[in-house]
Amino acid sequence: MKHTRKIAAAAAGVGIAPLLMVALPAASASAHGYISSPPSRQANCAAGKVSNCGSIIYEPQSVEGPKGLKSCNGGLSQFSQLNDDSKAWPAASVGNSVDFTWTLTARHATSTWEYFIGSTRVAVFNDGGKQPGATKTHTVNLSGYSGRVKLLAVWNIADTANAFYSCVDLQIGGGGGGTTPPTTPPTTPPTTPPTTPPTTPPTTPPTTPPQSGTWAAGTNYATGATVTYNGASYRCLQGHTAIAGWEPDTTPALWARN
Ligand SMILES: [Cu+2]
Repeated sequence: MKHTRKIAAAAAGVGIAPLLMVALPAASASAHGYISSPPSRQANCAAGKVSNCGSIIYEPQSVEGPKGLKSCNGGLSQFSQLNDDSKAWPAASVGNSVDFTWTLTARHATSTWEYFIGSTRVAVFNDGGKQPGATKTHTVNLSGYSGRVKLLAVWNIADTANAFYSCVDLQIGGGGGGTTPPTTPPTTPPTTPPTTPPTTPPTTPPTTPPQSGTWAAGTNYATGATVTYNGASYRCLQGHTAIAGWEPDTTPALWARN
């Protein structure tokens, strides 16, 4: 199949495609058109913009299936990645009027070109069986849509039962400025430590007598208690229950070195 496809593609380049299309119906049914601008999913895959796309990277023009489908992969299991909305598909930033350009590696006689968002057909162009050029551009009005949208474009072939499918991810309106970047986490650590010691003394006086000995987390220290920590002696300035992270050498609000 790849071989005949190449023959047909080469033939299209020298202008005898119509003859070959008649002579090689099998070849004509194996490839030949996708939306290149704004880049469709298969165009982004072929350009290496999305990882793990499978074999579509070698033949973005080959998403061909029976007419009437609403899937990005034309029902072809080998191109199932095109249906995966969880992949990081780039979304082209566009206004409400969008020019879609098809790259046609074989110029099949065309019945209609259809554009869908969800189940709504937002545009249709009827070529009445004419043969298109090597590229085809349609201006589609997307008024009423905003934000991220997945559009499905369909090229219905006049003399076969098949169509070509191309999904395009768009970011419509909103001031543009390019593809919406994913939210990135802050790259700098927070400047305040997660645990801050209290800065005001407790309202109830401690009932336990001043402790002494080696500082230890979990101990309830009263104002005036003295402890040793790392070989130094400290005096408690505010009664509190010690926790890890409030060591005397790091909490001057709680402990004064003697
Ligand atoms: Cu074809």
